[in-house]
Amino acid sequence: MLIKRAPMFKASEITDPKLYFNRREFIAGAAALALLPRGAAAAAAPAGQLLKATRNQSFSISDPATKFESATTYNNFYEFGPDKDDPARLAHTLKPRPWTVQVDGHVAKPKTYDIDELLKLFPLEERVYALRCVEGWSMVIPWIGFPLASLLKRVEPTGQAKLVEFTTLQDPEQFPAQKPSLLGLSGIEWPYIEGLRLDEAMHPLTLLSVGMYGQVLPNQNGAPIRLVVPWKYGFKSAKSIVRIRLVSQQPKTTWEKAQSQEYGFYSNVNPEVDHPRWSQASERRIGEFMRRKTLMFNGYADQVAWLYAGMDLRKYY
Ligand SMILES: Nc1nc2c(c(=O)[nH]1)N[C@H]1C(S)=C(S)[C@@H](COP(=O)(O)O)O[C@H]1N2
Ligand SMILES: [Mo]
Repeated sequence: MLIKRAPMFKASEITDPKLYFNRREFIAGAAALALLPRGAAAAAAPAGQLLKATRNQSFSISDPATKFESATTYNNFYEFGPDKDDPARLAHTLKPRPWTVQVDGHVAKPKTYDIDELLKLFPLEERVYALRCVEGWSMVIPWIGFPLASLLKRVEPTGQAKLVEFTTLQDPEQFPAQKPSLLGLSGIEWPYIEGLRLDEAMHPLTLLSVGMYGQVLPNQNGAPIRLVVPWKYGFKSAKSIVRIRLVSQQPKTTWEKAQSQEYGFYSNVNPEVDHPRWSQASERRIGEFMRRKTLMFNGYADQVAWLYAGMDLRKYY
């Protein structure tokens, strides 16, 4: 078990990078990334292309949105490095066009979609969702996108399709932390893989997002297309997706591979089940001073609890 290699952690480090094994190499890799040049401020600037969408009020929470500035400069996107400011600093190397998304596996109509083709297929909606990171912070973001279910229905899952696997782009030219020379960051196996059960994937709350705050997704938030699963910890919401595969076996996800005793396949937001190294009972809403109580399923219990009826959520964390 990897945990044996874990150094003792100071409280101040608890909300820091999930990766604490290989810590020495990890820091070396992070130092190498820090030397990379800052991009044209473009990556972090609110200069994005506008994207029209109608707000879907019935799928939106009324909490005030996190400041755009915070939502685009305090991110986890390990392909750019382990620190929260690495994505905004380095994301200019990601090229969101041309881009294709391969949808395959157990489907009657597998297809590789060009991103612009995909954007024309479904009406875009704006939905205000909270996303809570497993590290204990949360943000409220007006996402723009369409339900994943719309795309899945189009490719017609067969009876063998039980789960969905999501794969992020693998390209060290675009994602500096994937460079083999940055071995220190290899605590993560690339590409980044996530997964959902088919019923979770088909749930109307599950969104494929292509924009936020009225504009196309900034690179650091997962351009050109990323998942948003608001009742699960943030890492389930895979960014910069190139493949969506319908499978019959539970995919081995990135964080399970890295630390299976800490990050399970389900990873539903659950204030009653603590992370082995910290409590999940409360969170810091970015921009707020006081911590707030974390809600079961991140506040979406009425909509999603039925998916887990009869399941022991301590076992299926
Ligand atoms: N490909 C990829 N997707 C990812 C991550 C990542 O490192 N790589 N980080 C995840 C984590 S831990 C969180 S909290 C959310 C953050 O999304 P945001 O930056 O848009 O807030 O993205 C998730 N998606
Ligand atoms: Mo996260």
